[in-house]
Amino acid sequence: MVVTKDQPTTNTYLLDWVEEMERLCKPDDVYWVDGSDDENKRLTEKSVSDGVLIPLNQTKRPNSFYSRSNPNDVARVEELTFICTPTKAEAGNTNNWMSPDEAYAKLREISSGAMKGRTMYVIPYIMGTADSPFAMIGVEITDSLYVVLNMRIMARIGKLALDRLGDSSSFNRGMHTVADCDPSRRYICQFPQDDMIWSVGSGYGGNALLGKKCLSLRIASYHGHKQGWLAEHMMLLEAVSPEGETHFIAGAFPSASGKTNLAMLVPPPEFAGWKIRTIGDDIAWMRVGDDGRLYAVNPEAGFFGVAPGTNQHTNPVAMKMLERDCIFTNVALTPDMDVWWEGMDGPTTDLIDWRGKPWKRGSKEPAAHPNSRFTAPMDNNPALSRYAKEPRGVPISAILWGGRRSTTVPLVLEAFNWTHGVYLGATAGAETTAAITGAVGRIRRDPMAMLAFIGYDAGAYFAHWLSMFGRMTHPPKMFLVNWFRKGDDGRYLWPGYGQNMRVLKWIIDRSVGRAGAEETPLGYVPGVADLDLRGIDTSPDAIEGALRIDRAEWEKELEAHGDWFDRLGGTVPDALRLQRRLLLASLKAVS
Ligand code: GTP
Ligand code: SPV
Ligand code: MN
Repeated sequence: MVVTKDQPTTNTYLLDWVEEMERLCKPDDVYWVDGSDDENKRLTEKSVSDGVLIPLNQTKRPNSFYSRSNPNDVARVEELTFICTPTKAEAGNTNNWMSPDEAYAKLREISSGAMKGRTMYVIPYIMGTADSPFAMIGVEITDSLYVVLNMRIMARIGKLALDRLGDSSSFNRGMHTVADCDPSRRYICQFPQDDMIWSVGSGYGGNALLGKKCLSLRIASYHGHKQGWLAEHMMLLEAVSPEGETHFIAGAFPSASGKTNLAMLVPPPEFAGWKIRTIGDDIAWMRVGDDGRLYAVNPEAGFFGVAPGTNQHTNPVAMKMLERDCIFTNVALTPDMDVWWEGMDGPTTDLIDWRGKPWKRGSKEPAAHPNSRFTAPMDNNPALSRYAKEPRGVPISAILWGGRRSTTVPLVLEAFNWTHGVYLGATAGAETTAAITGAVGRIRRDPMAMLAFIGYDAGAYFAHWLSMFGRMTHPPKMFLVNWFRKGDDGRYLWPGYGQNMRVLKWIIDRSVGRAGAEETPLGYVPGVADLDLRGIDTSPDAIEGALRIDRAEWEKELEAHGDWFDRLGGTVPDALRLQRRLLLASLKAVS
């Protein structure tokens, strides 16, 4: 047993905690990740010899690797995710709660001796750029080399984080062990008051890459509430018009509902001269700037995106980005060691599926897991915005709330004002996807796409959103959007993807007071003449069906919002409850 203890820091808060975890987990050795290229090469080689990563065809996909997770560990597990605050009320009605004492006891018990025979990796990291005043520092301890290599793509890791931390005690402690990957001993716990995350029993995605959902959303939203800013599950894009006018748009869509695709949109030919560039695809931290506008940064350094459905037509930018330097998890393999997934272009032959079994075309089971993912460095994105690393972020013109809704929700609906906009976000519903374990396709309320990520009480979160209005002189406009409405034949009414540019243009024009709209009792909608539909290959009936507001459907929807507020309890702000009654009364008055 070789014990490597060349500690690269003198920070006693950090050293003490690492030592405590080492005593608890009993690894064979401890390795401090420095983030260098040299180290990456060594750790990648080790991961290949350990069988953690499989090299892909290096001619077709240089420096790219493949990984299969345990089949019982393929998505975030919301039922096993806990907010551990002294009182249950602090966690609110949308979170699972455990008392810190109980949680720490359970986690210690599961972690005890869990790293015997393994290496304990210590990953210092920064969420945000190293020069950003808003950056947050975390340290993740993990026994997973897969986590180290993914964190390297998703965050800024190693020496630069320790340099920025210095001797400060102010960093997030993230303890992670895959342990025996047993679903009955799997817990993802956040301790906001202790700035602590402890995750056991899973090696996948948001359960294990602790800088992502655990720190940058659950813990960060708790800090944001205390400090007057917002941590949101949002993509961020830059839109430049042919005239050179630039707008930044933020969009909250639930998991696997279109953020990555929207952030990488390629406009249709009729929109020649328009450029959409990516700032972020999953997380936005938003603060009011000195000029009274809302500024957003993307704290991540890479994209952990859904693979299925990605192809040259839907997302050519991602296809280019995935040509090298990526890790693919739970996709399928071709005979020449390239990757494949459902919805990818090109012929499928005999594949090896995500479980490692032979797969033939026509098989009932998908070859790639529906939540299979790529991990890609941000700098590989050919459409990366030059503002993606702006330390103070970019000023937002519009906020979109989206989600998968087969019925009811029109293609786009503009809020009358801030309160109404917050209402539309707070009541947004969505059909569930494979990004979380459990039934797929069920409607659930997913406020601001943050249901699983609000680190405190949801009613207090809504009140916080309402209060942000008072801090701004130029608040962004808010819009509800839905690319997923279906016709009676079960097919999507709106073509989506690049065609969403038509909706974005209307949104941009509305945000500067240029485009026309029709007022309805529920908000402003574009008339068919207000949308730029030149050259669209979709029938007028389908477009009309996508835009339509059905009074009967909306009466039911608003009733469901009432049930939702009742479920959340007494902390839901009055302004939102009254907004609901006003919308319902207005709707009934004109029926
Ligand atoms: P997370 O990474 O889980 O947070 O997901 P995301 O919100 O970034 O979703 P993503 O863009 O990866 O899209 C998820 C799935 O929705 C993919 O299979 C896409 O092909 C599909 N999708 C994205 N945009 C559209 C659209 O405009 N229309 C339709 N019909 N499908 C879409
Ligand atoms: C999501 O589920 O919203 C994701 C993937 O972005 S994960 O990192 O697993 O949270
Ligand atoms: Mn996400």
